[in-house]
Amino acid sequence: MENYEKHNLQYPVLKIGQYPLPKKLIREFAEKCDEILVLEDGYPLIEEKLWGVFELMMPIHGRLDGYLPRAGELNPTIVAKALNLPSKKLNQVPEFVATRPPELCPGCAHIDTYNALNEALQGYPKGHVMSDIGCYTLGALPPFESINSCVDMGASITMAKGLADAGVHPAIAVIGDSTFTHSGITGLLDCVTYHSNVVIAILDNEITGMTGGQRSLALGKLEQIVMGLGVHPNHVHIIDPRRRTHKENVDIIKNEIAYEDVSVIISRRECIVAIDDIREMKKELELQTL
Ligand SMILES: Cc1ncc(C[n+]2csc(CCOP(=O)(O)OP(=O)(O)O)c2C)c(N)n1
Ligand code: SF4
Repeated sequence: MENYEKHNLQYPVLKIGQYPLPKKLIREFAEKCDEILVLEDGYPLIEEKLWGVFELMMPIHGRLDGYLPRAGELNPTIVAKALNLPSKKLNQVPEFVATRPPELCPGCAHIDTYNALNEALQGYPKGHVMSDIGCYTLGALPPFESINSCVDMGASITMAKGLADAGVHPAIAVIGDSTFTHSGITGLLDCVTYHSNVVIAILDNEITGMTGGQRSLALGKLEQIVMGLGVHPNHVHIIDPRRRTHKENVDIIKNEIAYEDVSVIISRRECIVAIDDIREMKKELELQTL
């Protein structure tokens, strides 16, 4: 649409946002067409089905026949090429805008947690910190370079357990509060069951920061969940990630690295960009409790 004046397209368009595919709608649409261009982000699933399952008797273009690149996101320039249109310079970043890698917001609690973790790990080689996905994954980048892996939601704890099983010490996982409730709980139960020598840092900013501030299901009950899974209360710590608490936080992490079973360190400070929302949610929770 962006490639045409006033989004005025002369071809019929069918936008599919569902699975299973709407078979009747696709067949009716195909009757109006001589050929079809499939613009699909990610894997060319619909395109494959149009070839194979629907057996449409017309040329189908897209990622599979080279009209579009096989991988990567689509943008108006790539689509213009597929439509044989001159490519317009659309959505270009103005030259005065300096590009830079993404970074944690200034004042983010994750900064203080990573500073403490880095200091506690001084003297160990790289490769001990398994991460999950959230704002805290930015700890992979300079100046922190605190984390050494990131696979998918929930992988941090199970990968740390794998390290511990393989005899690697220390074996550390960092995971956000909301990721923990999404898919970290099962991994922690596994660690508790097998007395794995791991340190799990739950970076609890009391919200789902990266995806826009949805409520974290752990809000108000994270430590109860952790202890309920069987982590020994003496090895569940709640730390306050700030510059002034840096030294005591480093000591706690070091002590737990030395402990040969499961430790959980909950590093808790509100996401500063969502502080009002978090306080509102906490108020609501208190009301519900009353
Ligand atoms: C399976 C899956 N579902 C959803 C997402 C989208 N997602 C990315 S980060 C994230 C949650 C991050 O929240 P939290 O763990 O609290 O960390 P924060 O961003 O607040 O530091 C979600 C849901 C994803 N990456 N994978
Ligand atoms: S949104 Fe919140 S958690 Fe994410 S980087 Fe900014 S302050 Fe940190």
